[in-house]
Amino acid sequence: MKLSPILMSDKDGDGDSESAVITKTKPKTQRPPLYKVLLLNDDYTPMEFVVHVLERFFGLNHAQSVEIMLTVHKKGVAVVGVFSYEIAETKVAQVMDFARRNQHPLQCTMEKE
Ligand code: TYC
Repeated sequence: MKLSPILMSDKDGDGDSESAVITKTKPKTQRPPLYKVLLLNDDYTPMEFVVHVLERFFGLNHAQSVEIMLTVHKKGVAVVGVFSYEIAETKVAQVMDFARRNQHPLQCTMEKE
């Protein structure tokens, strides 16, 4: 019968010399990616129509809507809201459909934040 020697350093008798590695697994909370919905300027869509779109589809009050419309008018583009992919996609579709039905060239897009 073969007996394996037990070393003094092998305190738990498992064949190694007590080296512990602490691995801490941080629980990662996954947040869904967010998307900015952008409104683009053009030369033809009436200002009042854009204000109406912002009130109707983005739940903004009249003052906020005028402010954002003027930002787009002056700067060319503005973020009108930040949403999950599905909500952003729906907002863009609603605005594009409403603009088309009213024969305005208003453009609305989304981009990952
Ligand atoms: N530039 C347009 C005008 O002078 C107004 C406008 C504002 C159009 C915002 C589009 O997203 C827009 N009638």
